[in-house]
Amino acid sequence: MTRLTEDVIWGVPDDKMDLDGRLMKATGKTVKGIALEAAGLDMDDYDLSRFTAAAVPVTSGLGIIGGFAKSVDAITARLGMRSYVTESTDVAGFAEAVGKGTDIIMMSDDPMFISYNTLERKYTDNSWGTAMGYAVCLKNAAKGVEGKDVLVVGSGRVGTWATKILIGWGANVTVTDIIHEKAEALTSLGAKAERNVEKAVSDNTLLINAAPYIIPGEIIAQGSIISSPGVPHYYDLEGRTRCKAIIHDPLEIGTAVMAVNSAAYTIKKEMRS
Ligand code: 2YJ
Repeated sequence: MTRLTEDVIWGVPDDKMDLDGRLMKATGKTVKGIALEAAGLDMDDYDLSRFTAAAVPVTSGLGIIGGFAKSVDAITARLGMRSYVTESTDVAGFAEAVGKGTDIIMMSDDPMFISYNTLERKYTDNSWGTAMGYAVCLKNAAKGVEGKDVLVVGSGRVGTWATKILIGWGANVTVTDIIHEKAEALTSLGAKAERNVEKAVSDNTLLINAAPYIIPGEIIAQGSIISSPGVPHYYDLEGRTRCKAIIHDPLEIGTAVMAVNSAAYTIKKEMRS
């Protein structure tokens, strides 16, 4: 999994990229709307203010990323949760959050980022959250994917989840990866594997780019919609001109889906009883 850097997430705390405005234009939904749908909550809005969320800074591995915990805190606050960053880091930070009776605890080391619901003792993982969030974005931007061709670039954790999710929605999924064996492994799920990445991109107009792959604009088909969680993120002028929509943010969509999905464990349980 790609490690984030301070410069990639610098605009997240203050929402410098106006993500809601961009997503509304591309998908007709806000970040919260996408996250509610991703979490399986069939509602336009939901008051999440009864949930407390803590972001715990983690020093292990390559250490703290400046602005990471603050970004996670800002994202859960924008969802309407009562949110804070713990004073302590690591295990002491987790203990601090549990001691304060926090409902949702968000923490990440280098390979893993989770959101833990202390009420239900269940966690949501960022790879799933990112795949589901970007798949829901694509589905809304494309006005449905059932029976349509979709290309998933990259067969890592996010690409694999995206493939499973899209196949579950009835899309005809083609996968491609620089290591062809990884794409080939997803044929067992019902996906088609394409070795030639350029051909795969040119043949499709609905794409999830879950790879650190900068797609040259000249191979992108006119009118494409690209839901693009992969970093580094860059599309040249030709690509931006040809695309109907390119959906990307460095952290917020996946994190919002994790947080809302965590809350949804509690909300769905209450609805059932
Ligand atoms: O707490 C901190 O400041 C650091 N331990 C944060 C580490 C951030 N985690 C990553 O960069 C992981 N690779 C997960 C990123 C998920 C983005 N979709």
